[in-house]
Amino acid sequence: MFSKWWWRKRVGFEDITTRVTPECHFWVHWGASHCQTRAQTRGEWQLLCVPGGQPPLWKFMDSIGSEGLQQGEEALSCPEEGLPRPSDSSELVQDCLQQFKVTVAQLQQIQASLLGSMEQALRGQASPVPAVRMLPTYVGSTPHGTEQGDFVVLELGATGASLRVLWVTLTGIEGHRVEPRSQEFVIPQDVMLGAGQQLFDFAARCLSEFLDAQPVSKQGLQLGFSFSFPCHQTGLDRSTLISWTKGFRCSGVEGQDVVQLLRDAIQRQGAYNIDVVAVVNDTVGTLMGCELGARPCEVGLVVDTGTNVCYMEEARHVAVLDEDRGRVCVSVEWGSFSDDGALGPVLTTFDHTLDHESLNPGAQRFEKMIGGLYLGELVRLVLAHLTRRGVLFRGCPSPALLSQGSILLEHVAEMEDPSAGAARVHTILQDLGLSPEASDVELVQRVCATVCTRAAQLCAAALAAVLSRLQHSREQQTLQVAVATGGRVCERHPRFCSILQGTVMLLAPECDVSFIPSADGGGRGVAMVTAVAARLAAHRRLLEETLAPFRLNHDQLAAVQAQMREAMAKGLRGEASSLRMLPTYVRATPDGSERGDFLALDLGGTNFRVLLVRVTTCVQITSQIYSIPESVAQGSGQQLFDHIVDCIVDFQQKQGLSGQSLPLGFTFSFPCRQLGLDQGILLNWTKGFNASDCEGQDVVSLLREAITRRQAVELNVVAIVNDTVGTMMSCGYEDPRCEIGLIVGTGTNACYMEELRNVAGVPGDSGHMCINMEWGAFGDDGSLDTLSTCFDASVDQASINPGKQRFEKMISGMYLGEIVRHILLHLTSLGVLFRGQQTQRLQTRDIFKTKFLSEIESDSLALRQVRAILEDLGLPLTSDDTLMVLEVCQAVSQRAAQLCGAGVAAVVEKIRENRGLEELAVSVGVDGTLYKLHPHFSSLVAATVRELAPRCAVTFLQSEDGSGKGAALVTAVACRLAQSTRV
Ligand code: 0WK
Ligand code: BGC
Ligand code: BGC
Repeated sequence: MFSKWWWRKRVGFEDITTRVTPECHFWVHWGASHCQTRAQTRGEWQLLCVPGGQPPLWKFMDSIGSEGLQQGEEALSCPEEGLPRPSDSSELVQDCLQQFKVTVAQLQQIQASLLGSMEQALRGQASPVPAVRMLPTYVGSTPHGTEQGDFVVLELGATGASLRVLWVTLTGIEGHRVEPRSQEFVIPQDVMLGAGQQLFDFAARCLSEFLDAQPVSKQGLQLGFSFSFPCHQTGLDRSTLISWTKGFRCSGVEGQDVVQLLRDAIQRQGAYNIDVVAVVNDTVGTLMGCELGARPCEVGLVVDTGTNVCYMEEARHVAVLDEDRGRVCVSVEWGSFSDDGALGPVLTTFDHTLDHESLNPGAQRFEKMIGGLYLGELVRLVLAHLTRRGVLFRGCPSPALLSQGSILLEHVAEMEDPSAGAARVHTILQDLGLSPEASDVELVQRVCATVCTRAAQLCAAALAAVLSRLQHSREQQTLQVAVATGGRVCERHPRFCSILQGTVMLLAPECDVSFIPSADGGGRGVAMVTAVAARLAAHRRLLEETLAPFRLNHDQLAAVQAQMREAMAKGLRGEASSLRMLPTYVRATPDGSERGDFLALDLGGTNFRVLLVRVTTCVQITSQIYSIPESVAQGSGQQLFDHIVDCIVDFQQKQGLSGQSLPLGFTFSFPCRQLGLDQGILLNWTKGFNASDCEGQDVVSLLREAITRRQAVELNVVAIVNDTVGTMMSCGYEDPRCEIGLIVGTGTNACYMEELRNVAGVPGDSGHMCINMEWGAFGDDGSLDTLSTCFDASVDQASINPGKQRFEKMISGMYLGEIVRHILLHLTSLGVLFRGQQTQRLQTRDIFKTKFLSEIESDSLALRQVRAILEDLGLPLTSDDTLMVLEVCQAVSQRAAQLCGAGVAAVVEKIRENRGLEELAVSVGVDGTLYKLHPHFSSLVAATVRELAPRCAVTFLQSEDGSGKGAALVTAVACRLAQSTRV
């Protein structure tokens, strides 16, 4: 606070600034006379000589910065005719004003240096401490004009010593504006410099006073708080003040959550029930108030008492936000930009004086060269300087001219305004106690113009840095953007904006920028953010309500596990159960002694494959994928099996196997009651298959009949296996502990090695039998209805097998996309998504593929890629929409994985208990596109199994070769067993 000694000498005039403390007296020799005074308070004393013989004046600045004058005994007089103008006055003027001249090179250096600091701060680099703060504001989207409602807005700090309360009505109709009602309240100096509680109580009183005058209810008011100071935001309604700027310095606020301080004050006031929904920086309010136009408004610039800018940055570039999706509005806080390298050369002695005498020396140096709170002071210091040099006002300053803060922004704006005319300038100067001559008026205008031109140029250099950052952020060569401007310097200063625009075009020629003045100082913008916050909060509540049934807790999952155990036991006993627990006649997993060449078919998944499997000491596979057109899958059984045989024949020809009758294993991934290894009665189709005349038939016979129909083809169908069994066998070949097969693909199912004694209907009490659980049908008896949602019901209703495969329809790839689509339709109908616009595309069945979930949820995908997937679907979405679609996908796939995990936990616990083991180590062979491709599905399944079956160490083995290999191995085992019984 206490600055160093100042000595300034000039012929016949002396002023002394000194640091004194209460206990010291001091003497000043003044020409013939001397006077003595006693310092009343701690502070800074300055001896001022005043014209006209009054006793000398002492100016003091006490510790809180307020100043006053005290009559000394005797004052120096200023000769009536004033002092002669020094001969070198034009050099003096040139020297003085030259200091404010900033070259293009200097502006470019400031632009580059600020851009460097911005990117350093975005990366979260702590040292060297970045010169600007780059504060995320949690405003993630620019309003889209549908915001509606009545909002209270409280503006504090934007316009210096006043706060404003507004009542803003948003109609939600693009272009239809209701003029906000507002009231301004002057904040007393002692409140701006007093205790924080005093300031917030003052604000709460102003709020009540304003609302008392409005025909509004006292309940359920939503308020947006425009707080124009640097704050760390941790949410749209949580913001901690970093440091005061612009003449404010209340105690007990820095480091506090200003929303809570306001809520507490409103509570203490107790007059209104007001929900403070959002806190925004004034630049954000300005940006958000920007009228929707041809170009996206992505920058908000304020030059009022202070200055600052915000812009929409890609969230993934903001290191502090562990968010790599969407955009976020960042408040740059360029007021604190202070790169000595860049700013040093343009800082004048007047800037240093101003900073030294300011409330926060050393801080906000850039702001002090641009902000309206300081322009007047800079002009005053220059005028005082030139006056002392006798260049102005015949060397006779007035007390006002020597008083800090006596020249205001309004004065500068008027004096610089060519339309104001000399007379007006004359009046202003006279009001400051000066006696200007015409030349003085002209020079004063020049000083104002010089100071403001520099301010506008510096502001432009900084803005050009922000535009360059936007280009980098958008990876665009050129940029088309609109900048919303606000603040009295922009609004009232005659030339500020034109200089700003011209300089920006010079410094950022590749940016095509339009400037849109804010209609009402950002009040509407704050209401917009509040509306967005309120809307987002409402949408979030609706989204949470919609997704809540998908968020299964431990007890619900444990209940599914227990219900599945019960259904397994019933199914094994042959009792009515939604789990058929079908014996597969596979009694052992391979032991590695299998040998030979085998043909294998793999039908029922995404692809139909024909494979040649050569089993020696290892397994070699040659396969070919064939399509099963929907018309064949839903045509006649004969057509389907003839198509299968056609594919086999085509494969044999390509592999040079024609005429060879290799043992064939048939992976048929549908529920079959097996009567033997090569006999399987199809119980019902699933997964979109519906070929006629097959259900209730022995599938192997249907295949053999098709072979017969296609003369000249020899095939020895040895085994029919389910894809779960094929997968278990395939993985069991590598890991003998693999006793469970799991498929999570188009459909879902599991099999496992059960104790034969537990399998009713199959003779024998020792040994094992692989059981195909057909768990896709779990819950078909209604046991899952408590978990089923209206979206599951819609998907089931629209399926070709309503009421069937309920568990599968909550888990597998054929249905997850549809569940998501139905949820998106629902959220769109609530207006939560896509602005409530239902699109034809989204109403199209199966348009939202399950693979989209895997893509959308992949960690490596930035939101724009997610958006691209959704835009390909013709969905008109915002980044909020995209984030919500992502959450919907996450909720649906998470539930699917957890339910699948609960099923696996039931199976491993069954095996553990079967064997009376404390601990069980077992492996699960897994296949299926969803399990393999979804970024989180497998880990969620494993986590659920660990949670529900903690005494089982379960290893999940992803099958590399699919179940075709498993079918060939089952065939090989059957051939080996047949061989061994023949010998
Ligand atoms: C590959 C297996 C096949 C199984 C399929 C399931 O070889 O037997 O039916 O996985 O996954 P999907 O292709 O349905 O995603
Ligand atoms: C504050 C900013 C504010 C700017 C304009 C600066 O002093 O630090 O938060 O946006 O003034 O009001
Ligand atoms: C079938 C099962 C098959 C599963 C996975 C289900 O629809 O009923 O037999 O294992 O899909 O493909």
